[in-house]
Amino acid sequence: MNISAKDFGPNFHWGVSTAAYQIEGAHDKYGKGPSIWDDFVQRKKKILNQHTGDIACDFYHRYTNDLTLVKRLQIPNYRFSISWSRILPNGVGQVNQAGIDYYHRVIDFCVELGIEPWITLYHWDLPLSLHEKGGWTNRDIIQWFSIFVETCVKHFGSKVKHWMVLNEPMVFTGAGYFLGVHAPGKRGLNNFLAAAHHAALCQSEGGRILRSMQSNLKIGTTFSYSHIEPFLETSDKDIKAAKKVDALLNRLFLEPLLGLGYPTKELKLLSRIEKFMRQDDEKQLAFSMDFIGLQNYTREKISHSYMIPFMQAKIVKANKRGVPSTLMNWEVYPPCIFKALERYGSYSQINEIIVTENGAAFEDHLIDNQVIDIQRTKYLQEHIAQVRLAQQKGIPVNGYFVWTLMDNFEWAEGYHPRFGLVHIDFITQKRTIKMSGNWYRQFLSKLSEV
Ligand code: IFM
Repeated sequence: MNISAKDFGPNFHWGVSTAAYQIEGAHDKYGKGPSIWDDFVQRKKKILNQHTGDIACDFYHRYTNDLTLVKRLQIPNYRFSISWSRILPNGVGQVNQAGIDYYHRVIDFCVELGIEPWITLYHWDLPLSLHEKGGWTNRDIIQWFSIFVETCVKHFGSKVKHWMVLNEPMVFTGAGYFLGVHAPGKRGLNNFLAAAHHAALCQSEGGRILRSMQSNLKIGTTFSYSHIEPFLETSDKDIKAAKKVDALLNRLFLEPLLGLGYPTKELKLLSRIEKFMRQDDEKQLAFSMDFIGLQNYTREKISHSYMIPFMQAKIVKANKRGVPSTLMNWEVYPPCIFKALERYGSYSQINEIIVTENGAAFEDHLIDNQVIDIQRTKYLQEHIAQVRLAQQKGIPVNGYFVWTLMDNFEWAEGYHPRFGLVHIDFITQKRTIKMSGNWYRQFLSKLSEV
């Protein structure tokens, strides 16, 4: 690869992303209340191999070691999420001082090391007590979420500049409230549409709260984005199916935020969201973020299918197409990130895009204290090259964060898919920097060369 980190310019943000439940562990310690994930992992057959995030990478106790690794890898920005129930054990009400102190320690240590902390407010771990009141399907979530946001800004706003309101709302509402494969395991269109609408309202409201409490913050929110194509380019039915899936996966949360409303034209069933809407909601859904976080891993090919309720469309997975793929059965197709950036760049309302996640899970082998993860290294190199191409074409992309620092709890897939730049032995908690981590370090080291 003959581009260097320097080519992206001095203001480009290079980083690495993590999320609280996936790494912290200490799930029931130091005053933390239970979250929907603490509950969900206890249910039978929900998580591969019955894994849980109870201990995960034990980051809670090992954060100095792990942030020192971030420093060793020369990564200038560290993105992490705040566990809502560590700060507010019941979601609202009594603040847990131990939780506040813990995040202060994490932030302070980043700053001490010269690493810039970036906060995601909500990365899927809703306090269980709020779920018991309906969680994201209850409109009161707007009040509960506002309290959480205010609490975080009050405590950490003077130390952290970059904030993201939600992580991938389509994934936590789709998998958690429609398919039931993620916490809290609810199913059905009504649950999904209610959760989606309330999440979309919280997304903009969170932005407004951040801005009103502190005018100097850089405020964003993140979206999953998969480049969508019809399985058969010449089939009208596949073309139509692809447009519907694109509206659902890529536009549902982004476009109302940009003031464009829900994409009901391409996906009629979304008009059923109206029953959850109140006067003024359309206006309330919009907020002008400073940046949009784009999280891209793959492209999807879509075919028409009578069998799939509501959508009449299905994803033709990578293994069925015989294309190179990751352990998640996601196609490896580097131009997808260029196409994603191109699409975001086409919205005049978006001024700055940060790739807040990109990465891959492959079979790793720890041999003689080394993980030679050639495929992941190549994946990162090729995707970064596409980001550069987008930047050269004038698309306002201004950052790239690898998912993720270290192998961690990959939700319903447990610890099986490993995405990290650093290998974790989950029995001994030993950390080993992989070849991809060393490559990223070398790539970033050019930034400090004069
Ligand atoms: O691990 C997840 C993360 O929590 C959200 N974005 C996608 C990653 C890989 O599946």
